[in-house]
Amino acid sequence: MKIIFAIINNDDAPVVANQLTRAGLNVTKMASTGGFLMRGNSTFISGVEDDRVDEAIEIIKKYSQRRGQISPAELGLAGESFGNNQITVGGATIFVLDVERYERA
Ligand code: 2BA
Repeated sequence: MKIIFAIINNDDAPVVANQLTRAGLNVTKMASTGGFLMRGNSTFISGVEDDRVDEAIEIIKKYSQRRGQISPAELGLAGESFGNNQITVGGATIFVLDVERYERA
């Protein structure tokens, strides 16, 4: 078994949760905040059997494709600190870890 951590834009979180659940995958959504933008995002925790990891990741990717562009200035970040490049937001950051033990009591 693996555990998937997926950090997802709040705009995409409802549909990702819905689609994972519809596929029969268990998921927990936690409110989280990105350290760079300090904006709310959602962190999903999903324990899945090894043979369903790719399926879960495909669902997360499919429904997390929004990629907006915002400038540091719009965020109130100092341009000289971060450059004046656009910052890409949206999409998903996914980690997959081995599960040593899983129990439901
Ligand atoms: P944030 O840390 O708020 O980052 C939001 C977006 O800002 C990032 O999108 C990236 O495009 C940009 N960004 C982050 N750090 C930057 C920097 N030092 N300089 C310039 N631009 C920077 P994503 O990469 O898609 O990340 C979205 C969210 O996923 C992050 O929100 C954070 O909550 C999480 N995340 C990303 N990578 C992570 C990692 N390696 N470990 C833990 N959480 C991560």
